Amino acid sequence: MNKTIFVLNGPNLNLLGQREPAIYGTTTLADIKEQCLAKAKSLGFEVDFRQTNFEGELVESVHQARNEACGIIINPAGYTFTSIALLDALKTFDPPKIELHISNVHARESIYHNSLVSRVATAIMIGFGARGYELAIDAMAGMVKGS
Ligand code: CA2
Repeated sequence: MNKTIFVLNGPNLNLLGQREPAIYGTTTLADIKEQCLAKAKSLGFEVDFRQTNFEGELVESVHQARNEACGIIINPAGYTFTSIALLDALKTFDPPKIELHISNVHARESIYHNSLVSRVATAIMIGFGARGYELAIDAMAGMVKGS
């Protein structure tokens, strides 16, 4: 069985820990990557962790996941609310897909309320801060193993 989980991050998340700590916390994306790798390893999985500021690159990672991943955890950031291209790409990926947001988007301004990605997500992890990534790895491992 393929045991690689793709963890995909969208625009501006490379700045995590450097700006707006009241909303996004002080953990950096490099810290989150390490936490994901360690959590996955403890469960017998591997993680391919990526961040991009470009919509097409996110779409291409989803295409690559079709051949290489047993599941996708995706924080599409701003593209969550705008990208039909990303929505269409995710529709082509059959295994589990977890949409993740660090902040509770529903407690924020209305522009953050209508996720396109939620229409095709298997499950959603919202508002757990940076810890949400580890929780999502745990949940993904369970979904892939069928437990
Ligand atoms: O809470 C999340 O994880 C979000 O996906 C983050 C996105 C926002 O558009 C979503 O509504 C919720 C924004 C990411 C911006 O990243 C920053 C990181 C550090 C400092 C400032 C912005």
